[in-house]
Amino acid sequence: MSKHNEKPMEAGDEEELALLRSRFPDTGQKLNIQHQPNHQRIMTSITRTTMTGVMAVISCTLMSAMPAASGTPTKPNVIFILADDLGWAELGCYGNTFNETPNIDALARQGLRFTDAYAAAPVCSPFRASLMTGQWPARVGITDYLRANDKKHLGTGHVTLAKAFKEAGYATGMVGKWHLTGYQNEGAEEFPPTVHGFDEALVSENRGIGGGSYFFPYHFNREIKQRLPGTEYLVDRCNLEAVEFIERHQAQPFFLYLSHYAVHTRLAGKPELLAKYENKPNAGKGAKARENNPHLAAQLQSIDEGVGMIMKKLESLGLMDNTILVFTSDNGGESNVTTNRPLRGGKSTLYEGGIREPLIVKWPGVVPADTVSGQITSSVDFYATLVDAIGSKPDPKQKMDGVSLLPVWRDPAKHVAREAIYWHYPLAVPHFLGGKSGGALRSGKWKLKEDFNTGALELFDLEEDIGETNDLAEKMPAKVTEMHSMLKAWRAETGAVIIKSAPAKLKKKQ
Ligand SMILES: [Ca+2]
Repeated sequence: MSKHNEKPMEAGDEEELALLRSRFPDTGQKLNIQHQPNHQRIMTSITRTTMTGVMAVISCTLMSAMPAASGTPTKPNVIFILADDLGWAELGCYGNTFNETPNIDALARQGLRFTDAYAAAPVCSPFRASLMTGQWPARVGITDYLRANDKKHLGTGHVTLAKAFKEAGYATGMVGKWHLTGYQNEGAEEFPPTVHGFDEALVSENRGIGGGSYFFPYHFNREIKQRLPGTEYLVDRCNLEAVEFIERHQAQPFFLYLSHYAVHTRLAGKPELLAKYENKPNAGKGAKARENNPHLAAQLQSIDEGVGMIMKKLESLGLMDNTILVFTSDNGGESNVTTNRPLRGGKSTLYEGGIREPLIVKWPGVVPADTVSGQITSSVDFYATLVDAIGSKPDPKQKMDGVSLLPVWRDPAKHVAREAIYWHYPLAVPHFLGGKSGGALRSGKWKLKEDFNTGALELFDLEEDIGETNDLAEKMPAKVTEMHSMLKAWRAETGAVIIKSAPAKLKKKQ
């Protein structure tokens, strides 16, 4: 029996490809990634200079991006691709066998994949605050997702990551979800990406985001005009804007933050992709399937296609070898529409399913291809690492909680030593997905998790027990005391305040 429900991606969606080809003529070209020979994989800045000089002969585009007199290479472009609510176990390169992510998997083959990367929070806004500031959400003062009318917002006193790139001479742009402010349309003062160092903010929201809005018109921004033919799909639109940003800024170093709204609930895949996944063996039923969710798979494929479009665009413009690509997510998958198995829990919880994230970095010639790192890293590290990667230093005014992982990027066999990474997630009301007011830290293989309401402390050995099924707190009281002291000291240093929750009664959407 051979029902061809599992068509190869390239052959599957002729309409989609035809549309993309009409908008991006170069997408018809074969993606032709050259693997770097071993001796070129770990390159000093001197050898990079030489390489770039050679490449400039090949590419007029790249030559135009070279400083005329010095012959030194331009600073690398940085493209940071963020999925929303995408769990650790959803990608093919992280072991998923239902979803199809060939382009993201290719990123992993051509770059470095982290197994122990974490979001600094189990929900949206605090992750985004950590990314933009390099600081723990507790220090920034954003520890829960911001409501549409929230008075709280990312303070303009920060030298954000975008500002750091601007100071280094980069064109800066973001596409998609910001979620670090309340909205004027909802009665709050509004602090959009453009006041935080982004030259351009495209398809960003100016109203509350929750509830999903994936087909035009978009309820989170009713002023956005449709650009794609047919029923415009939000993920495709974000991909389009990202590729066009790259085209516009090909002649100068750029920082592009592509922040997808997907795969946040309510899940809604494009009909043609949805049909493909609904017909796969073992497909879950509907948008609330807790396993093999066809809507989630369809949305993820749209994100993955965007990664492919970006790689092809970089290749055709001759920019691939001088561009850093990062792919990650802001918190774990929602347990009511997917499973984060083998991890426990999901979004809103401080179990691994809520905070451990996929993270892939590709940088030809610098980050060795097809490598994996067990380095423990939190989203607070992106700022220090990326600024280091472009040869800058963080502004002394911007305190860095994160550390640069550039040594690990260059040599994944290395480890950057750190005492621990921390979480502070105080909730006045439990999260509607089940998250409780609490804190946690991970130090080496050990993780301690504290429930602020009950005072309960759980201890897990993540090397032996990634699923957090075996609480060792009673067996190892000394370890518990040691780690709890570290957590308390960290709270005192960051000004983190414990909040106990009132009984759950409010049901607010994120
Ligand atoms: Ca999120």
